[in-house]
Amino acid sequence: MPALYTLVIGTANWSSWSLRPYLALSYIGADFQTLMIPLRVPGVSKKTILAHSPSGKVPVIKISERGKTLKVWDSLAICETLAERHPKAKLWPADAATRATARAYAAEMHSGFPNVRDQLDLQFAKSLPLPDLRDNTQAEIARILSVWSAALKTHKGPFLFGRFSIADAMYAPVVSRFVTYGVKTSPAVSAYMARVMALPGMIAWGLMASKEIELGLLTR
Ligand SMILES: N[C@@H](CCC(=O)N[C@@H](CS)C(=O)NCC(=O)O)C(=O)O
Repeated sequence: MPALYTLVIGTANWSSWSLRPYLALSYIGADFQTLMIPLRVPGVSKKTILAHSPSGKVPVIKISERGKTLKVWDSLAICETLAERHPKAKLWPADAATRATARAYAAEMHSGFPNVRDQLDLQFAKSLPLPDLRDNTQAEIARILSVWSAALKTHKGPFLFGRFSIADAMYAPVVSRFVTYGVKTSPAVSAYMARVMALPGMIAWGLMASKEIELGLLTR
């Protein structure tokens, strides 16, 4: 019998968008398999992704049940679908006002921070020097650190809104970037980042990323 969920992802070292639903799936403890498509292979990656994903981008999840397969693409749409299908996992906070704020956090990440993405690209299993940051990148980093601090202060951890939520999944690649490039953070934020990095899903992702390095699959 095929797994209920097949998550199609990109190269683990680089695919920040793929990491988000992977973490949500791992947190739920759902039965899932991953299919990794190597990114940045000219003439091959796009064609292969298009064979699985109508948007031509990863991640996409295939949900196979009752003889049918539903495809859902886009990290946030996948996380929302998982939250709906697995209410017991409480991927969003139970309180309506807290849930609204957590959604705002997730959406702000999903649609923003282009300079952080550009200057601190995801290199999951690597440690790299911090580049000279542009003013707009510094401003985005300050915004991220300030919203993390505010949520941790209000909800008292261990995650942004108390227990793990989609907001943490959406920000997890930023946590990895800050670790890779050694971005300076407060003790409270550093402790939060350590908790995110210790999630079983992050550990498993790190193993995939290290394997890619070992196999010489990375071009940068
Ligand atoms: N908004 C999308 C972004 C997805 C995205 O940009 N994925 C990248 C990999 S991280 C991709 O598929 N790149 C391959 C391409 O554009 O050809 C999401 O949240 O899933």
